[in-house]
Amino acid sequence: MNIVVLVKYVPDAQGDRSFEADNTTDREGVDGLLSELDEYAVEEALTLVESGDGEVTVLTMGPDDAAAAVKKGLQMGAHKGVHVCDDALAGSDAVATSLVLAEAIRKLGQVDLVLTGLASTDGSMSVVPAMLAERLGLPQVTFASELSVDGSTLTARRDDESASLTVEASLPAVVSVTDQINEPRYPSFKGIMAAKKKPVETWSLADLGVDVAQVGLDASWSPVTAVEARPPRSQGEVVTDEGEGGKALAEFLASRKFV
Ligand SMILES: Cc1cc2nc3c(=O)[nH]c(=O)nc-3n(C[C@H](O)[C@H](O)[C@@H](O)COP(=O)(O)OP(=O)(O)OC[C@H]3O[C@@H](n4cnc5c(N)ncnc54)[C@H](O)[C@@H]3O)c2cc1C
Repeated sequence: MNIVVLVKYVPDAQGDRSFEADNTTDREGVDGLLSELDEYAVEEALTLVESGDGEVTVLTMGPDDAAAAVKKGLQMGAHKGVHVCDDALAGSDAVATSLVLAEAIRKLGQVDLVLTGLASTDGSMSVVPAMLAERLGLPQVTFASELSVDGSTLTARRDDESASLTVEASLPAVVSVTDQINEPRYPSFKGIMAAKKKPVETWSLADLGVDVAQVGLDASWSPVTAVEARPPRSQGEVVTDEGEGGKALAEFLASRKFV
């Protein structure tokens, strides 16, 4: 089974994130890394291939530095990587991103399963998997928290607060997975060394036959028009118990309509 895992390179949420004058993310000012939620998709792909046969390809679209996301996937155990990198891509929204990723998947040829994270930890739109499925004409299963494949049938569990659904889809399919699905492995020393020899291809928009007029900030259907930092959280109210603590607490909760 050939599995493609989409891995996004995002600014590290631990650092101070900032934006450029055109409201795009300042990617120079903060270190980046593989979006943590995508590690679950890489892990699931590796597990599926290890229990059968096939190959895992990690695919990213992003600036030069995004090669680090591919590298991490290879260190975890993926077999090969593809990095779509082109200056014209800067500022692309989810619609443009899904177009480029769909063309890259088509170029890869025989793909049985496309796995993605639940959402990227920067834009966190959670729409790229659905857009991809539409563009590729494939079944989509989102928010999978358990996955198995038998022949050409995929079975997934989707959990919400009141029920768990088990759904089936025929392969090839596009599936996004949650952080409940597995425990991603850490790259071993052997994995880190082996990753250095694994093949990585870098594709431009011309390689994919995508017109530059369809991507980038100017072509984006949903540009960010304003960004402002949230005010820091104010300190909570401290209720000191001097005999009337319970009453004060109840009054506080009632004033906020919690009880
Ligand atoms: C304030 C703000 C500013 C932004 N500025 C920029 C910017 O300057 N430049 C920019 O590119 N984007 C920027 N974005 C994010 C932009 O909207 C997303 O990159 C969009 O392209 C895809 O949305 P997403 O990553 O949130 O997708 P989601 O739908 O949340 O992603 C779901 C999954 O799809 C896959 N995926 C998504 N994108 C990629 C990718 N590029 N490569 C590989 N896999 C992927 C991953 O597996 C991910 O887990 C910004 C977002 C916000 C809110």
